[in-house]
Amino acid sequence: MIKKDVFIFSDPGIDDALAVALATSTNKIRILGACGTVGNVSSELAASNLASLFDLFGVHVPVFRGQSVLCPKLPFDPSLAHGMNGLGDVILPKSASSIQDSHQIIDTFELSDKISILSFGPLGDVANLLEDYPRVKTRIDQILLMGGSMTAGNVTTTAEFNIYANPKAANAVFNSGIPVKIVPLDVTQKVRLLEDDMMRIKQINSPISDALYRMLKFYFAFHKEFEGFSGCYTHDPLAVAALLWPEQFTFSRVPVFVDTRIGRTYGMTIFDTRCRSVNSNSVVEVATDVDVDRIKELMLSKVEKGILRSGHELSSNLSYTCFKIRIVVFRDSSVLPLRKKHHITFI
Ligand SMILES: [Ca+2]
Repeated sequence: MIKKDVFIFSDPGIDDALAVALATSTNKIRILGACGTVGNVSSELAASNLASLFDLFGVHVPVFRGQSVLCPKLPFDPSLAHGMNGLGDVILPKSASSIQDSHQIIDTFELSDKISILSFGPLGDVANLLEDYPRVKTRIDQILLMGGSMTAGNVTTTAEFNIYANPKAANAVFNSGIPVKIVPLDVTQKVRLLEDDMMRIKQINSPISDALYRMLKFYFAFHKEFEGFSGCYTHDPLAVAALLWPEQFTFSRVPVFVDTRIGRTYGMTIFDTRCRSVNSNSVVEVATDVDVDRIKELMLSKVEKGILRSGHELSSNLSYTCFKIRIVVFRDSSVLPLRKKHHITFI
């Protein structure tokens, strides 16, 4: 079997953890490296989380620390959705692997001439890589990312988090000339993990499944509070799913622009579905639909098998802790449909 070479940019993030679980569960993917990028957490914590997650799933992957910054100050604290440490306050063992600086990423891209970039976070470090090392473009087969929205946003009325966090970087990536595939919010919000799905993970009954279950429980509580359902969206894992099972998705080829002007539509992804921007350099493939039941089953069964395959070897020496009390004070309660300014969650 020919494996796809991938490089991951991620800001874990509970759904990033699910995406890593999926990416490490399949023998169709060879992960050459991963970069912790600022977003849900700092780049330092993102890199540390990635290293711990790869340890958790029993794979060795070189991890790099990104250098990009968030363009605007975020209108809310991401710890609300992902916990103080990005992983639902589940504290995994710190990895013994050393974290490398981002300028060393380029060496990894010399290992293959057909790399797919998987991006689960803001695009600053992807844009920096393309700008600093233009020669790398010939080695990148495609950039597959979760981000943007064809309708409503999730950080503002019009903007999705990963794009809002660095709109200029998103435009740079979309205009890079590299084939780009986008799985937007509209599609990721169609695929929800529900209580029964979470229990499938829990019932594997290993330290790995228990860690994932506790992360999901935190994520479910956030969605219950702010999205009104007991479950969670599967944002980042769907970018991996689109690489593994593209036939389950419907894609449209359209020009896309990101609004970088300060104002109400800052960070909005504008997909020209009329396709009249004929001279645009930023034509992408955007997912417009997915076979919801089929893709969820494919993802869940793959993650289950991945946990079972790696879980037993680690089960005797893996332990982690959870914060018992979590207090979040919102910086700005006007942006999200918040019902409380001061929020205390007991886990
Ligand atoms: Ca993410």
